[in-house]
Amino acid sequence: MNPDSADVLPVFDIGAVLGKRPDEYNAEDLALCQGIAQCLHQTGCLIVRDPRVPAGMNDQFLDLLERYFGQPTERKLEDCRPHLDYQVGATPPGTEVPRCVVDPALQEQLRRLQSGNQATTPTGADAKWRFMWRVGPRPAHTAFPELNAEPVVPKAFPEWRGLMDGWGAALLGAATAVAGLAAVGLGLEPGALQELMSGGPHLLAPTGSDLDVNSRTGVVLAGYHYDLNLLTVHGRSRFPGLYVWLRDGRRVAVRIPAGCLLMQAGKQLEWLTGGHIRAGMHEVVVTEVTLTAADAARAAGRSTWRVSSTVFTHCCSDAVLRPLGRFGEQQPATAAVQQQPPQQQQEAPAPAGCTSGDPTESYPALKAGEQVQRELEAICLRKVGADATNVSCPGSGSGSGANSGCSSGSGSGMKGEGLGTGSSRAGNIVSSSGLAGAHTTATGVAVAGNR
Ligand SMILES: O=C(O)CCC(=O)C(=O)O
Ligand SMILES: [Fe+2]
Repeated sequence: MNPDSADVLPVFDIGAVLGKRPDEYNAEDLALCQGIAQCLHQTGCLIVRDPRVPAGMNDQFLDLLERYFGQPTERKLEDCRPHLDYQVGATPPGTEVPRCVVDPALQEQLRRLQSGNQATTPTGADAKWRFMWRVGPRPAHTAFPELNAEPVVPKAFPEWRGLMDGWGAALLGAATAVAGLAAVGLGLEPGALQELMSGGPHLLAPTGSDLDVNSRTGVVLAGYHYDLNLLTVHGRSRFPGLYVWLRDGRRVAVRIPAGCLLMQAGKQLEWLTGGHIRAGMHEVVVTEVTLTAADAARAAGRSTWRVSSTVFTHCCSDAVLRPLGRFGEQQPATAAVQQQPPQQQQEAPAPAGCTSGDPTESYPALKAGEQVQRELEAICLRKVGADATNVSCPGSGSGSGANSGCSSGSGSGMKGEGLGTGSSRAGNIVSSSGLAGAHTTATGVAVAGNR
């Protein structure tokens, strides 16, 4: 059985530093920053308590999205914007293709996951719906208009804008604070990450999956992938199914302690740290515990739509991604080895090119908007070669060749709905027996040897 995130990851309570400038941080605050940076380096994940985030708003948000996704399919299809690369509005099932389906380097990584920590190998597009809602101010000028497009406001939801803006801003605020603390802990300029985030195409991007339809264990709602953005924030979902991999290769069931958020590093954070922090891998699959929760919801007359409370924070599209500060300096081979986390199990293989001592070779200077476009092409949300220059993504090992998994009719409808893409896998089933949460202090990462 896979451990729960609440048992293996410490909780970082950021309440004490909110409202302080970095030059006012005391020793405890600095230890918090270092703990956050170390946890991101060692695991790719963080559990954070930000007292400003109103927990009740998560429920209002989930209630709203359950009603939204519960609408007839035709209604939701009106909200799709394929010509804007689905970066606003709805995305139907059968559209987004998990990166591992099209990326040989990730396929190799999948094969090397050890027994008990394996992923459900997806064979096609995800079974989930999604809704993308822009959060925060849009840039006055941008070379990437489709990433910064006007929002889609679904009909028949007068409360939509207020609730989506409110919950999105709360999660973005938490991630922005964490970015400041992580920068300090990483030894960067305190504002280095936050400045890049300013004007970024941040998205409140809930997924929606109907568990009445996707009702077999092993159905892949979102196949093994990393997120392409800077830092992803997850509030609580009402249904389990999200699994993350720590850098040491352990597969962990996401359980978020009450009042907390789970954050995971995305590709842009990997880029900015020259691979010191790796984008965290994860998947969403239907398991016995998902179905048990769906049965309970059905019996109580509640919605059986699994809605995620996800925010993708981004670097500004027109800003340049490159390894920052010390991460841009060439590492002697021995120093690079010393940076590796303790080996509990076999670590996931490094992305292609990451063994080079020169981080700018693996992570060349590139506008964030171009990096996003490349990734969107690879996962079939953007038409190949729409207008971006051809730059390969670190870890892909495939450049433009990563697009082979996109069928020509991508985005045209409901290829995956109800069918799912997974085959049943006994090893994929976890038990719901509640393990008591290990609430550890914010300093020090209680990861290695914690279980
Ligand atoms: O549905 C979830 O819980 C997370 C989905 C996810 O990984 C994604 O949207 O990138
Ligand atoms: Fe994801």
